[in-house]
Amino acid sequence: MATPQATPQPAQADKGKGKELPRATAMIVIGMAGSGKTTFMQRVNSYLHSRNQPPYVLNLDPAVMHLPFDANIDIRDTVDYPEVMKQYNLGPNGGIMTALNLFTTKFDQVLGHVENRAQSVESVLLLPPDPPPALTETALTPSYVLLDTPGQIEIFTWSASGSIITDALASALPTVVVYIIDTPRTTAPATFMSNMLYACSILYKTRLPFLLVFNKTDVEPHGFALEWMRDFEKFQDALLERRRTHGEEDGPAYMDSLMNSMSLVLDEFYKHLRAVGVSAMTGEGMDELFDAVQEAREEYERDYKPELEKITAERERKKEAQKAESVTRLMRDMKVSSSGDSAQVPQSELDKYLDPSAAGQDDDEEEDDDEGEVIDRSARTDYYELPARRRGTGPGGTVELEDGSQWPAP
Ligand SMILES: Nc1nc2c(ncn2[C@@H]2O[C@H](COP(=O)(O)OP(=O)(O)OP(=O)(O)O)[C@@H](O)[C@H]2O)c(=O)[nH]1
Ligand SMILES: [Mg+2]
Repeated sequence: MATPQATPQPAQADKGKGKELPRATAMIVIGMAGSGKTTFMQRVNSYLHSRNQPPYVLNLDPAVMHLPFDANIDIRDTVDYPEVMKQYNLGPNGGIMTALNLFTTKFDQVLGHVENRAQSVESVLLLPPDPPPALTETALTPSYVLLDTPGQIEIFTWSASGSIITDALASALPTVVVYIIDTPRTTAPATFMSNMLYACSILYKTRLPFLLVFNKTDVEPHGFALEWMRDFEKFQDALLERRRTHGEEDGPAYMDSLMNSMSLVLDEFYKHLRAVGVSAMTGEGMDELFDAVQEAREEYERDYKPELEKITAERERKKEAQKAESVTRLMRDMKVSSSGDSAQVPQSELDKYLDPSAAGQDDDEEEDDDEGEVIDRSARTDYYELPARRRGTGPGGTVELEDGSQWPAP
């Protein structure tokens, strides 16, 4: 029998419990505005291309003017951000939030594309009969799905749509949160502390494997940050020194005792973190980054996946119980006794209540028009023939949702 590695299972056969994980790892790139997320995406993208492992790339920032990489799925193809702002009288942040909410309603399509691609990436990586050693190595290494997120970090991390996207992705693929830090702008202990607190809040919110990436190390090496994380006394010394040299510039003196205490609290948090330094500009630190991503993926398999399976099983159990209860209630309402005294309700009638999709829904109702669909650019040869609005560059119309409400045409 062939080894499992040399013959990856088709994803179809993977359905169900204990299924093999897809080989692609999703990296959700999050970070403060201007920390270098998009440049980081560009660097990782070109690094992976150079290793013959092209990633699947998603842009979730509707407001970005210029993308320095080719995205497979771009939110701007689906939602027209300037039009959303205009239609709803929103400011830039409200516009981004609403655009992301609209896009999230289509995220099932995105997942479909991502899963398809994860499968096809696997089949591309199936070894040819006589693989050269370099290709063998490439084929056995997992490939990646990359997500760039909006500049305003809280729009993604604290919105319902951000959670939905993160959870949906994490239940489909091994997922790692990559938190980008602007190293030169975090050399002041107070800024460092706020950044770490933010990272901590995201870690506990998503519970996903987490990776701190100190970016822009070409401008400021990240050694100081690693030292502060390893030894809180070093951080406290730096705090004292900063107070001596900068006075009240970073805040009133009583802040120091708060930060001293916080450094003790965060000590525990740091123990569970992986941290690497990179320069998205020069490409320095990419190998260490991918070693850390691989470790984070193993953590996903070890800790997150079993937990997810438990939650999914529990949800299924509840759903079954609810279904059984509805049937009992339905039988009672229709005066159907289990002893069969009354006339039996035909099974087809009951099926209507159990599974709406089985209730003779007309497939022909599906529209041929692909308005509002998420576009996988790499799978559409006619992408540039679509109307400009569908490519996020023209004015939008409106669409009516099932509840009758009008929304800007995504
Ligand atoms: N020196 C240096 N500059 C960098 C590096 N990474 C990003 N930058 C610069 O930082 C600025 C912001 O980079 P972006 O990639 O746009 O940052 P972002 O986080 O995507 O920004 P928003 O999406 O607007 O939040 C740009 O001027 C980049 O050239 C790096 O590693 N080194
Ligand atoms: Mg960006």
